[in-house]
Amino acid sequence: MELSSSQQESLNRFMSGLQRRNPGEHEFHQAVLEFAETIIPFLDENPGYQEARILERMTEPDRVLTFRVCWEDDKGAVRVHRGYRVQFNNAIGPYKGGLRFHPSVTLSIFKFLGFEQVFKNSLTTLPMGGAKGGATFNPKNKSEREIMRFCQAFITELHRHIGPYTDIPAGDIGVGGREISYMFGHYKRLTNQFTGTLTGKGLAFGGSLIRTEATGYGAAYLMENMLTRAGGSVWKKDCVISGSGNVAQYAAEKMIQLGAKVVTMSDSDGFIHDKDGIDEEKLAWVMDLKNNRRGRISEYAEKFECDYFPGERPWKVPCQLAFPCATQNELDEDDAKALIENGCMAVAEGANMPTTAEAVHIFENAKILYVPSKAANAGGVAVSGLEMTQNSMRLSWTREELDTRLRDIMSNIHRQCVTHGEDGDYVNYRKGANIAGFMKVADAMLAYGVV
Ligand code: NDP
Ligand code: 2IT
Repeated sequence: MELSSSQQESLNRFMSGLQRRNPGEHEFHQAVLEFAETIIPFLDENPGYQEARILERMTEPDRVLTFRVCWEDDKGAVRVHRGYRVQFNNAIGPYKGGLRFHPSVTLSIFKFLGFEQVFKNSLTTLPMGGAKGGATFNPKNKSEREIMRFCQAFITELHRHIGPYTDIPAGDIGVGGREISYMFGHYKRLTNQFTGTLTGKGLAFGGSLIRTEATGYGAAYLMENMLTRAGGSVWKKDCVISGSGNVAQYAAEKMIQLGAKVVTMSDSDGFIHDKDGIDEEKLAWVMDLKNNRRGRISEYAEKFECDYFPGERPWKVPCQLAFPCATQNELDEDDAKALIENGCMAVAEGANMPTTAEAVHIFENAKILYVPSKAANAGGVAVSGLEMTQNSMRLSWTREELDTRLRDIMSNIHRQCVTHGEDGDYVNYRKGANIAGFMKVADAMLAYGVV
């Protein structure tokens, strides 16, 4: 991103203020910097936003909640965790965003995720504000009853801050259909109301078809849109995917259906490289391993006799298409260089902010197709929005109807990125996504006056 010296000066001033007010919150600083780099030049052309100090207001969350969550494990020992909900911005709709249960979470991580969610939700065109939350709880190696007790303890506190017109949580790392069901059941009991206050619910109690698949499918659709615009296609392209959770599984499924070859998947212990490609049958085995047996990806290498690389990430494996689908900052400068040297032509982020700031600049300088998470993984929250619509109508749409809507939403996001990020033949999808996401929220904030 080329900035004039006065723009660079404004950016430095803005960032040093933000860092002073939010000390040590590195992920939050990173997310705001990658946004502000593209928005500060845009503000120069649109002084109305600047006079109203929209960027300063947007980078201060509406509200940050932290709370204690206490529960008893199966041995009767008392466990204490910290719960969070960052309600970042509700200018264009009620707060909406996932819950993450992972021992590594911090306030900085929830602030970066909540900030990103505001613009992602804006891009979907649906009326949703942005939020994120979760807890320091580690669901690994816990019994079903322990997971249930934790979810109930978490909702006992969070329930007073959420509601169908206030804040609608969903899943994220460590929170899938099982956890959402426990939380929804307890929320219903506490409030004595059957509302659509959580999304990602089971199909028998207000859930939507395609929600489970939506984030991964959406990332694959966005990849397809990018390649089509560039005159290519995903057909027969080698894909490197990281992660083996919800997003990775369905990104892999859709890429296989579209005729690409998926050669890697990973978890926090390492990655597998299957040179023959992971086909539908092998992927079904991975889904059973991860969703039912809760095993490790290394077992794939034993089962299907391929290479396993403990402690490593898959970015040195040659490919044309890359989908980071595990977690933040999982793809660094050296990984970006290796991808480009090995012929990678496009990267779509299934995870939130998986690429470090330095690696983003390497992709952009090399002018490969790179679409950031707020555009590429918006399919999940988009179908959450459609789950809310169906709950409000007390109706359920068919799989075909929802898949068509998801495809349309992803094409629309692609179009918005092109409109605002086109620079000659090249499209800077980061710039396009940031400006398009920003404008809708900013215009609503301007209309409200000083609030
Ligand atoms: P899951 O919990 O289903 O899967 C997470 C995957 O990432 C697992 O393979 C996990 O490995 C790996 N992983 C998690 N943390 C780390 C870590 N610190 N280091 C290395 N690997 C890690 O989560 P999701 O698939 O739902 O989420 C993945 C990403 O996608 C996240 O960034 C999330 O924010 C984002 N996302 C999710 C959406 C959704 O609808 N679920 C929507 C939009 C974005 P292991 O099992 O070993 O921990
Ligand atoms: O990061 C995300 O967009 C999600 N985890 C999904 C949020 C949602 O409300 O469906």
